[in-house]
Amino acid sequence: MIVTVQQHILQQQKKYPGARGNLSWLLSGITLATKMIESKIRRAGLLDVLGAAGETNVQGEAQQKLDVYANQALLHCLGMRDNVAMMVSEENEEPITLDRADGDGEYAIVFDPLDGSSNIDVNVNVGTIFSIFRRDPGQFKMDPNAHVLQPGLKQVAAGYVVYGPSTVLVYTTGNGAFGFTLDPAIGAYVLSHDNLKMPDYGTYYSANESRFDSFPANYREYIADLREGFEGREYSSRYIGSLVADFHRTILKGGVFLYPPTPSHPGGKLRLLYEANPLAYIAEQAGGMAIDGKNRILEIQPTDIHQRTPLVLGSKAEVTAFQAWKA
Ligand code: AHM
Ligand code: MG
Repeated sequence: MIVTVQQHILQQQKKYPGARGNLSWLLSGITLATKMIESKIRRAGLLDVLGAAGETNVQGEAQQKLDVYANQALLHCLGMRDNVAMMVSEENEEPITLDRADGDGEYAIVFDPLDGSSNIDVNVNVGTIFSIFRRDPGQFKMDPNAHVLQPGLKQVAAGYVVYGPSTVLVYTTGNGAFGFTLDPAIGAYVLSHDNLKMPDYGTYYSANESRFDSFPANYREYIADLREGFEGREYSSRYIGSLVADFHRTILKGGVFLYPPTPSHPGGKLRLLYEANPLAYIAEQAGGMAIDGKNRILEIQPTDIHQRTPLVLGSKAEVTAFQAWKA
């Protein structure tokens, strides 16, 4: 018998006494939005949705039409959920706060609506990433940013959808990581990867090697060692340039993904709140690791909703070896 993501999260919630199924209501907003996004992506070449929208976002990057559509789909579907009081999107400079009645608006949600969107015009995988925090209703009037400026360890759930040859959703609520494949015949995400476990080591490393010469020395030496073979293993490189797709390979096959500080992005390129944190949470739940080069990603206290971080993420063997490097 099939298990849909909705059924699955309801079962997970039953493990927590007092849970009212609110998270499953919120998650249904996310799954609906991602189905809307996937149906646009699936037909992208046939609709007028490819190319740039003519605006730049808060990161100074050109917005693609599909970035705009994906953002609107999430804002709309989540805005309809009365238990969501705040949304932070890569595409919006400021958080969006929603006026909720007392007792509602339990959650704040952070997302990257369409990750890797520079790949969309060439029919390469893209994704959506999300991270959910509990908002303290007693603190309704406090600085809204404070609800999401919490270390990743405080996430109550996190997940991503990778739009590839099939559309796969992976999520965690801190009780393991689970993957669901969208069955187009019934329009539901169906459990396909029960209790995901990242291999303890792999044979792939993943970094944008065009910038190799400008990587800090410890990254260069580490990658050079992997190229020569490491702990008796021969490594290959794989780099898609869509974080979700590179992560999805890493969780299934093991190995390591690295986005070091570079001269153009001295603090790293990837965003802590809606890229590194949710993927770090899932990686750890699957037995992997995620660090900013030195420290655990999930322990970083954020100070800005759009802040960036270097990221080294993957199997235990590779990330531990990096951490212990001659740095
Ligand atoms: P985006 O959110 O604007 O799509 O940018 C993030 C993407 C990640 O998906 C990917 O890992 C990275 O940028 C690739 O960057 P680069 O082209 O510098 O290698
Ligand atoms: Mg992104």
